Amino acid sequence: MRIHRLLFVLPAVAILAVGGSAFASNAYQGSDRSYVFDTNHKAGACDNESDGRAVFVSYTNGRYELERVFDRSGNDGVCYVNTYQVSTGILDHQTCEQINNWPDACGSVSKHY
Ligand SMILES: [Ca+2]
Repeated sequence: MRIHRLLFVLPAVAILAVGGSAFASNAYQGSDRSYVFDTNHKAGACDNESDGRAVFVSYTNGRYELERVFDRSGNDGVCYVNTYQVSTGILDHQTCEQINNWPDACGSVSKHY
């Protein structure tokens, strides 16, 4: 019984530690990047491609609602982040770019749980 409990707890701790790292929180779509910070309470989007497509971070808050933060200023070195703290925390996030008359292109989901 004691061994089972240890096996369950250790992976959970390891995942939390990775989620808390600034580098591990990066998610990419090509060169475009999104990230979470402030202990998973804020998210940011960075447009790093000069292709005229807006970039956004799509994340799931603690109420399982999808929210977005856009970088519409192009590949200018400026990233955009939440102006508020997501009080329920951010469960996962991914980087997406908007393509005219086409579905958004999104990278893989980075999970924080
Ligand atoms: Ca920009």
